[in-house]
Amino acid sequence: MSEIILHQYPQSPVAEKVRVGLGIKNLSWRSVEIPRLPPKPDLIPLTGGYRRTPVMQIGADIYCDSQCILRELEHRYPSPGYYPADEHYSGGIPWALTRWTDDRLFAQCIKVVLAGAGDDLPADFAEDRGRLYFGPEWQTELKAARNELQHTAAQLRAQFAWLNDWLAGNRNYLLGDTAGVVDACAYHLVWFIRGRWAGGEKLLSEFPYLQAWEASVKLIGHGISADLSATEALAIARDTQTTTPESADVNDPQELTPGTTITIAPDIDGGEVAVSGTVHAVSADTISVLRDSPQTGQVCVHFPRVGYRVNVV
Ligand SMILES: N[C@@H](CCC(=O)N[C@@H](CS)C(=O)NCC(=O)O)C(=O)O
Repeated sequence: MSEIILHQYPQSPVAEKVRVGLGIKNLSWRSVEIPRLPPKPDLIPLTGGYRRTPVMQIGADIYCDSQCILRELEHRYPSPGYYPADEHYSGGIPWALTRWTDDRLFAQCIKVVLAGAGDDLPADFAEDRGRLYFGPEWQTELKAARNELQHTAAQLRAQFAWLNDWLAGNRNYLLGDTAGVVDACAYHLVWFIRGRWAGGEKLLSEFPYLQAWEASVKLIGHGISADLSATEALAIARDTQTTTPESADVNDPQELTPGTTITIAPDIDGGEVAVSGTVHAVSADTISVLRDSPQTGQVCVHFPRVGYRVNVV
């Protein structure tokens, strides 16, 4: 099997979520450091336009979004699993919980970090992240976020208190005695708030169970990584072929079938480019398209369904 390649940069909280996910399974992986701001000339040929961080590559299969990445890691490396052994949970509850951490709570953390940085943000970074996370009216939104920083911090406090209370039992991790996908998803927000907001340390200081859990997740580490150049990653895509079989799904509400040309983009307007390609595999959770570029040859690019809009061209 081809190696796991993560296209990422150290400061990215969502990359930290996936690094912890790799650590939970103690996997070996290669790290390609990508720029924090566009253009990302060595990433875009792989994804077809998706510019967010991180992206996982395994040969000529490209996984966009941490949701899709963690799901694929669970599929390829099922042991140790990301879901607790308790059969009542299986995969459903963990994934549903990650929509709370990754959608609402992540958005509030971003708000606090960007608003809390005030004028310290470099102008190009503020403009890029402002448009990405606050939409077309980002300047007005960012100003409003600065004015209501204390309100948003109170929102965060209440939700971190939920995590603290949740951890007050005898369990080491959120859904049991071993760490799983929900731990990785909650941890990256704590990591982000502590590391990137001046008020983070204080906010977290009242939560002893949360802090003990944070220390345990930190100890898990990131698996075993070694650097790889972007040029080598592109060559790997060019020299391999997708291992994803073509598949249809008769229950797909959008009636997407292999061979149809579609575009895919996040369903929140962050000013991002929609990726176009030919449907290769369809399921309730994932949509996979084939696309070509001179730098990569044919690649199969995978996206989650939840949080993404697919349009038939
Ligand atoms: N839903 C995406 C969110 C990814 C995301 O917003 N990542 C941030 C970095 S933590 C990002 O892409 N920032 C802009 C960039 O890196 O260009 C996921 O779960 O992977």
